[in-house]
Amino acid sequence: NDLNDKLKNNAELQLANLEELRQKFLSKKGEVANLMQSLKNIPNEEKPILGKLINELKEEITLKLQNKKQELEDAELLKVLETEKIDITLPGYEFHTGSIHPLNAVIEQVEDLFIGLGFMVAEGPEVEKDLYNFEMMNMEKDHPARAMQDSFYIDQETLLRTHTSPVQARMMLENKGNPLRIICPGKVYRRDNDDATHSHQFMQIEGLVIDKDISFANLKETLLTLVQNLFGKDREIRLRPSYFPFTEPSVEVDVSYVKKDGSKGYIEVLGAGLVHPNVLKMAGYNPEEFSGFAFGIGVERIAILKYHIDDIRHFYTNDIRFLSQFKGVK
Ligand code: FA5
Repeated sequence: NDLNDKLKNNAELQLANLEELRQKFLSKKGEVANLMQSLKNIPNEEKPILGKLINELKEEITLKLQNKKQELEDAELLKVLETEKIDITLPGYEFHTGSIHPLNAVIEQVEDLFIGLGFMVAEGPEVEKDLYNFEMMNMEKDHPARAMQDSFYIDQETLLRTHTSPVQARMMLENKGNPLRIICPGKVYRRDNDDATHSHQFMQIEGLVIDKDISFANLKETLLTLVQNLFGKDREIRLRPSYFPFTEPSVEVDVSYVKKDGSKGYIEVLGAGLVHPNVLKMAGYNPEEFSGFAFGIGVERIAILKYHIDDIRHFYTNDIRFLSQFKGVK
C-alpha cells in the first residue's frame, strides 16, 4: 500500500525516485530480502506458503516499478516529440550539391576499365626532368621531334612535362626489368596557343604494357576495348601510321562517329605504338626478351566527344552553369 500510494500520488515522480524505491524494496538489504530472512523464524510447515507469497510480492513490486518507469519515459518522449514537431508547410532549404568534373569523369571511367584488366594506376611529377620527359623517351638534346611539343622550361634540365610519357620511364626503372601494366593520368603543359581545341595545360592518360611477346594485335584489341567502353559497342577504331620517337611502329587512332548527314566520320583521339627498343634498353629492359605497347590519350578530346562540348576552354573556366550539367554523370 505504501508503494501504491507513492506511485499514485506522485504523478511527476522522477526516475531517480523510482530507483530509490527499487533500492528500498528490492536491493540485497531491502524489505523483500528482510522478509525472506525472517522466514527462518517461523515454523517449517508455513515456510513454503509464506515463501511463495513473498516471491509473488517481489514480482508484483518489480512489475509495478517497471511499468511506472516505462510510463515516465513515454511521457518524456511525448514531450520531446511535441516540441520537435516538424512543420511540413514551411518552405524547404535548397541544397547545393557538387558534380564531378567531366575530365575526372573520363579519367575515372578509364581507370575503372584498366584496373579491371589488371593494370596499376601510377603518377609522376608535373615538374619533370628533361631526362625523363625527352631523353629517356628517345629524344636526345637536339632531336627535331622536341619541336612537336613546345615546352615551358624551368631551367636547362627541368620543365613542365609536355606529356605523361615520362611516367613510362620512371615506372620502368622502378620495376627493374619486370613485366609492367600501368596507366598514368595527369596534367601536362605545352606552349600552344589557346583556342577551341588547344589548351596550354591539358590532361593525358598514358598506358604502358611490357611483357614477353606483346604484339601490335594486343595494342589494337586494348584500344578497341577502351574506345567501346568509352563511347559504346557500335564504335570502330581506325589506325593511321604516324611517328613518335618512343614507339615503332607508331599510330594515331581515330574513333568512328555518325555525321549529321548520316555518313560515317573519324576523329583522332590518341597516339600509340610498340615501345621503341631504345626506350626499353635505356630503362633496363632487354628488347630481345621483352616487348611492349604504349598509348597516350588526350582526356579533353575524349570528354569533348563524349559530352558534345564545343570549346576546350569550358573545362577550365569553372563556370558553375557548365559544370552543373554534369550532375549525376558517370
Ligand atoms: C603524345 O603526347 C604522346 N606522348 C602520346 C603517345 C604516348 C604516343 C605513348 C605513343 C605512345 P601527342 O602530342 O599527339 O602525343 O598528344 C596526345 C594527345 O594529346 C593528342 O591526341 C590530343 O588529344 C592531346 N593534345 C595534344 N596537344 C593538345 C593541346 N594543346 N590541348 C589539348 N589536347 C592536346
